[in-house]
Amino acid sequence: MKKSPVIVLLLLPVVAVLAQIPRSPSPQDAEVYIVSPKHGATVSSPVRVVFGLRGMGVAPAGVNQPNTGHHHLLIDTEAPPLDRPIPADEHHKHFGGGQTETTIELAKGEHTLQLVLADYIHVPHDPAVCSERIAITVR
Ligand SMILES: [Cu+2]
Repeated sequence: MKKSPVIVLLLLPVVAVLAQIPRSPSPQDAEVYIVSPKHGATVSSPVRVVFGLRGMGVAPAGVNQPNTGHHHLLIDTEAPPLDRPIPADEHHKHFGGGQTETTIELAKGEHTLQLVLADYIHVPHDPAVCSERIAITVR
């Protein structure tokens, strides 16, 4: 019986942790940043968030190419452990299709946003490529 590629993709992060697959290296000048909104901005929901990346390329999840990764948007949370796959929940959004922007619904009030790039199996690079954690206010 042929294994579904989806199942293989889902299992890869588990295998990475169990087998201690080495983290993908990142180039020294790699930088991820939030183009928009700006730190301290007051915005309306839905909020368009634009991702910026220098020194590396974007590749979809599952594609193992050197010096590439896909974006993860952390909403109202600290960065997760950087030596294992990034969780997937309402605070950790994966952009495994290679997206470079998104639009999110946020309740009125203060929120924080941060980007972390991670490799084909959702594990941050070594050294990790993380943006500043910005604060915004939704009016
Ligand atoms: Cu991911």
